[in-house]
Amino acid sequence: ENLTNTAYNGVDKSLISKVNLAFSELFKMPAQHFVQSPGRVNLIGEHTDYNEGFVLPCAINYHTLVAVSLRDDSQVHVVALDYNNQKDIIELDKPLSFNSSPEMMWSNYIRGVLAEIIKSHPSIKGMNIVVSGNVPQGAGLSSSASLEIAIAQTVNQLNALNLSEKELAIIGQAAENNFVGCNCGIMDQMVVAAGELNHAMLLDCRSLAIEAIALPKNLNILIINSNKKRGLVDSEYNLRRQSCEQVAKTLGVSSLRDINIDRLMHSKDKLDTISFKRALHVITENQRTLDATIALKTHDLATLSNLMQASHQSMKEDFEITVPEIDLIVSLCHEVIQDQGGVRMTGGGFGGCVVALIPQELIKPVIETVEKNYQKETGLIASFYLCQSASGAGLLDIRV
Ligand code: GAF
Repeated sequence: ENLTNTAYNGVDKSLISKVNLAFSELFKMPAQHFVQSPGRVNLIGEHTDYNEGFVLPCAINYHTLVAVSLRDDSQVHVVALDYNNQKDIIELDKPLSFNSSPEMMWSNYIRGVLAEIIKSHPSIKGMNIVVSGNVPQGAGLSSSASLEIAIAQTVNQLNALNLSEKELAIIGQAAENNFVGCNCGIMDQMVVAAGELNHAMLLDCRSLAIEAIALPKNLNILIINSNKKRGLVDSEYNLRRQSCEQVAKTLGVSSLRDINIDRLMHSKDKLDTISFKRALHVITENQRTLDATIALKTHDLATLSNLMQASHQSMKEDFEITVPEIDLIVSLCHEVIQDQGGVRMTGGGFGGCVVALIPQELIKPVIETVEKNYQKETGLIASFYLCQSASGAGLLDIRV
């Protein structure tokens, strides 16, 4: 082994060693390639992606890592180290079916991606794969999109398919929509596939145009996991999506992207209270996302702070996707941060994580304040991840 002490593309060195070693032991041969795929945190723009709006996420230096070598048949043998080394064998020359074993749900993210790629590339090669990762699972940091894009990029690289990052993202999203059954938007897969080191990604979810937004050097990304078990996520998520689509339909447009705030206000009497509030969140959140992008570009932390506060408030009051534990963390953080940075819930909601964008000197006081009060008030212990923005999924240039 000649791994140096510096992490590869921000991938944790011990994760690489673990996956490398497991591959040699399990398949009795060295891995030919390694593919990394990050998790993501959304800075602002929540539940706007499936309304063809704007989002501002960044990829983070927590990863899914795949070790792989080609086989000379058309089978995929995949071992999940994080699920007790469970193994799935997938036959690429047969129709791919859903794996309904409750312990093997992880495999459907892989099957779904393979099934999508096969639609346009029917003769992809068989592979031996070991997969593991350190993206916290079920925390709203896109461990699923990370796995989907890890597999899509692995197939892409090993078969020289030349798929673009956008195509990889669309494959990942289709896998989730068609195979796993979550009606998610495109944000997570896009930023996992195409994120840029030290940048956030302003994504127009209608055109899929991307602008890389440099993150001010003095701003740190602190993610706080509430460790509140997320419940009803998929059903509530799909319900929110339905409400938004219904409002668009009622107002005669293809998506909420086509409604501005004046038009919404004028149409108020056509909508029931809940639908109005859902649309109000999405329309104001789009504007906040564009404004936050400018605030980041101009290093205007006071404006960023206000926008992230307003985003959280809108998720709490109008979109109704926060829980008391998350609201508590946000207000504890805000007391310390004030206008020196921003804090809000991140991700789909109903538990999960809070993101804070803060200068170095506030990291310690923020963590201390949450540690001091959160457990006392909720009985739960929060986890903290100090992250860097990372680049999107790709081959790792490692020789082991
Ligand atoms: C989840 C979904 F997968 C995304 O597409 C997005 O809608 C997000 O929730 C909410 O902004 O992460």
